[in-house]
Amino acid sequence: MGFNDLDPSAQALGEAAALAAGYTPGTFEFFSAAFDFAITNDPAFLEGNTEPQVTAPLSIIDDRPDPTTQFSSIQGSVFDDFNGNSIRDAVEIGLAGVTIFLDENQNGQLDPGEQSKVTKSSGEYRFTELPGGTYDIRQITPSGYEQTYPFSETPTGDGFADQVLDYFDSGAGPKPGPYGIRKGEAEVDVTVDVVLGNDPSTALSLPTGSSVTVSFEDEVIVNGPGDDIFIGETGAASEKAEVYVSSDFTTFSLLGIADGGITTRLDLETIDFNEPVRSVKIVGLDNRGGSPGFDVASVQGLPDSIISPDFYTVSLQPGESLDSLNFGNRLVVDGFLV
Ligand SMILES: [Ca+2]
Ligand SMILES: [Ca+2]
Ligand SMILES: [Ca+2]
Ligand SMILES: [Ca+2]
Repeated sequence: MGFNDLDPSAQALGEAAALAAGYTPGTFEFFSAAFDFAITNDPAFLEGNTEPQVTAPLSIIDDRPDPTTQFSSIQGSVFDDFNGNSIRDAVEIGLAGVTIFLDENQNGQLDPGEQSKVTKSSGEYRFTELPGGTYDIRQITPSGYEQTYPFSETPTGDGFADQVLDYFDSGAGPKPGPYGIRKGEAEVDVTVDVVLGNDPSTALSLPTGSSVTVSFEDEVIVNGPGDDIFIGETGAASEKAEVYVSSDFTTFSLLGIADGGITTRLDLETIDFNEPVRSVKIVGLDNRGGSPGFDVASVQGLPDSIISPDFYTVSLQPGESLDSLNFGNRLVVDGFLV
C-alpha cells in the first residue's frame, strides 16, 4: 500500500510524520488501529503482521537495509501432502504454524541463535536480508505428521561424496600431504577433492594417522539391504584405513576397516547404525604401497542404500533470491498413516 492509497486524513498525517522524520519518499505498508498508527517497510515486522497493529502514536520505523549491501532471500511453503506422494497436488493446502530454520551448525536441530520462521496461514515462509553463503534449511516436523518431502526413496544424487569437510596430514608420509596417485603416477601432489565423485584414476594417500572427511549433499546413505558403503581404493597393497560414519557431522562412529587388498564394502547393520549417514571419515593405518598409505579414490553410498536428504543445502550468491524450497508432511495417527 502506498501513501496515495490511504484515506486522505491518514495520508496527511503519515506524510507529515514521514517528512518530519526526514523519511525518504517511497512505498510503505501502513498499519492503523483506532487513532494510533505506524508506517514501516521492515520485512521482519511485516512478515508476521498482516493485522492492523497498535503502536505508539506516529512512531516511524526505518530498518531498511544498508543499500550498499546486497541481501539474499530464501522462501518456500509447507504443504499437507494428504496422499503422501511427496508432490503438492492441486487440492493440497498449506500448513500454517510450522517452524522452518537455518541450521547453521548442521546438527539437524534448531539451536539458540539460529534464524527461524513460522509458516503463515498460506503455509509460506520467507527469510530475508541474508548475506550470501551456504545454508541448510530444515523444518521442525509438526506433531502428528511425518515429512514426505524433500525425502524420497528415489535419490537425487549418484551416491558419491560431494564435499571435503576436513583433511589432516599426520606427517607420517614420505613428503608433506596431500599427495597420492594420479593416472598411474604414485606419490605425486594431488588436491584433496580427488576423493570426490567417481574417478578411479586419482586417489589421495592417507599414511598412518592422516585423515579425510567427506560429506554427501544430494543423497544420504541409509542402512539398506546388504552392504551400504563402498570405499574405492586404487592399487592393492593391503593398505588399511578406519572408516567412521556420522549423521550430524559431530559424532563419528567406527564402522569398520577398509582394506585395499580384501574388501571395502561396509554394512551399517554391523554397528546397528540406523541414522542417515551424511559424512564419512577415513583414517589411514599404515604406510604401505608405492604411494604410502591407504589411497582413497572415492567414497560411495551403494545404490540400494541411498535416498534423498530431508533438508535443503543451498549456496546463495549476494542478492540472489531462491524460492520453492518446499516441505511436505502427511498426517499420521498413533504411528499409522491416515
Ligand atoms: Ca500429494
Ligand atoms: Ca542447529
Ligand atoms: Ca553425491
Ligand atoms: Ca546394510
